[in-house]
Amino acid sequence: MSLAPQDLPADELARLGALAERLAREAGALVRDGRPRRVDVAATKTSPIDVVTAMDLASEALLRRVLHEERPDDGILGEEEGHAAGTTGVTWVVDPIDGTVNYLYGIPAYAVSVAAVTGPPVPGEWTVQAACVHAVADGRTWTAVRGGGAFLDGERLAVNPPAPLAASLVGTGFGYTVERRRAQGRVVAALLPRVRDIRRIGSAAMDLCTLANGGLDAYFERGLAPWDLAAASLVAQEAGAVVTGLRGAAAGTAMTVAGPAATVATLVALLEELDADDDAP
Ligand code: LIP
Repeated sequence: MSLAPQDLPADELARLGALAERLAREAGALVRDGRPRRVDVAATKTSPIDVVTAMDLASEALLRRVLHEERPDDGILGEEEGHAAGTTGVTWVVDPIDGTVNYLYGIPAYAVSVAAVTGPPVPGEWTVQAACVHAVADGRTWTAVRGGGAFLDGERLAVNPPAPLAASLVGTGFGYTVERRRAQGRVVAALLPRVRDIRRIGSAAMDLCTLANGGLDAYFERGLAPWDLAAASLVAQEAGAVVTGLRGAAAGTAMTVAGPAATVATLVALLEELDADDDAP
């Protein structure tokens, strides 16, 4: 039986999965063992509170160095150093520390996120083939390969069965600019009376993985970058979640919504009604 273009042979999937896990664990060890008692800000990006630390840069440098050694012709898209195209059709989408502000404050909810995708490295156009999200502080490690299920430390995962929104624990997150945060505050204020409660973990990769292991009933966030979304979206999908955007769009920067199908349908309708994909006040 011939494979569809986005279908990779099982042995290649296994190789990509194994390398994704090795990369995430190696960078995770660097981040964990190299954390100074007081972390300094090395630079800022979209706003004064959108920070980069020396360890974000060191972790990405490690990921790129190992990838150059192991798969020199693959592409890489990383949060800190951007996109370097490859020739093999495989691109590694990496977030050296997802949850950088948590890392800065010593809140133990940050992760190294590594995904191998085929197709353009763009949400909605890519096919995520293999993924690993490694929680640096406690070592929990989520893995998935396409069609092979999702695992947490080797245990197979399934999202919670759908529950009415009023009984659903919903994860979300906020951006780094005042306009974006004002708009997100408006949406959360409207949602709060209609859900069980809201959780703000501070790392989209850990939010989506927590959904996959049943620690949340649903998740949504506006403003995710490809590296926040890539690996954890496959973990959530392989655990049975729908991961989508609004108005028929794929999950991406405008909006990402995830959970069991029935819950997502209700949440998407509500978020569309609230124009949650628009920063207008
Ligand atoms: C973070 C995301 C989180 C979001 C933060 C930030 P970073 O990524 O994972 O969901 O709410 O604003 O974007 O900047 O730590 O890689």
